[in-house]
Amino acid sequence: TESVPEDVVTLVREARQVVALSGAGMSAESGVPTFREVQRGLWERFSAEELATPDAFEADPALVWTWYRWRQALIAAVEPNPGHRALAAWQRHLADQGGWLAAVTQNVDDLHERAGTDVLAHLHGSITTHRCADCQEPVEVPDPAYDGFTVPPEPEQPPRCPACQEGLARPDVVWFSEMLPAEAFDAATAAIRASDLVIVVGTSGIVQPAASLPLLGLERGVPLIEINPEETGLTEVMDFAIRGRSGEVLPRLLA
Ligand code: BJW
Repeated sequence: TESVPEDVVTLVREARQVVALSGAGMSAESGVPTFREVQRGLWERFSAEELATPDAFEADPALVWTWYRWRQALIAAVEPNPGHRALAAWQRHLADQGGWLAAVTQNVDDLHERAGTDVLAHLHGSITTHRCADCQEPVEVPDPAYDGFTVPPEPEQPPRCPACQEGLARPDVVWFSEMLPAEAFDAATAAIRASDLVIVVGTSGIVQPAASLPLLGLERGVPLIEINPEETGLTEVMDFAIRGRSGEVLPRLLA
């Protein structure tokens, strides 16, 4: 892991209005696989682009449902990592000083919340709640009865919606080709427009429109910092790219 440049330490210390945009890499050290990593077990043959779409759910609801049930079980079984906790501490610290940290995440897990962060926007929804794929009414679904460490559950059909009795339950997430929840996206853009520092953590920066959010900061000359072990689609617009894991870099950034 690269050391944190002195300029970054200064930026972080002086920032008062911070947006943190997180992606799957933020939760990687908790044991949640990223999308561009090989999926485990039954799932190694499938990519997010093949499973996280309305067409995939229509073609094979049991396959897509079971993938989400397994991920939901896995997320419930893991814990927030030091990166999540450092961000929560930074948010509390800024609030104490009359500033703020807006957590904007592409992640559908609840690890930011479980670390104590108040999340402004879940751009891609949440894996823990469900709705009807037809009438859109919320559907209560019991938690999976297995834990996500054991691979792989037998394919299971999604339950039917009790309200319309027609549609199938689906997770409250945003699939490819679907619109992002407008309130979440608007809140994220407003926060970036009011920010004095944007920090981009653990995202490949290729899935739109989330990947364009940092550009709103760039337009205003807001410093942009990336934390990621790899180069990303956003690296070239960054002022600083710190090559390391979020669970190691974030705690050191704020120490
Ligand atoms: C670490 C680490 C460690 C590892 N520490 N880091 C413009 C151009 C081209 C296409 C489009 C466009 N506009 C829209 C599109 C289509 C599409 C899109 O962007 N496609 C791209 C693939 C090009 N976008 C959409 O369809 C969006 N909707 C939309 O635009 O609606 C309007 C519209 C409709 C119709 C036509 C056109 C426009 C919706 C996107 C929804 C994305 N949904 C998913 C699934 C959510 C549910 C679920 O979880 O299953 O969201 S896909 C998946 O990708 C998930 C993620 O949130 C998202 C982003 O992935 P992320 O977080 O960046 O993860 P990875 O795995 O890619 O990267 C991990 C990173 O972590 C890596 O960089 C590692 O190095 C790093 N890392 N360990 C720090 N320890």
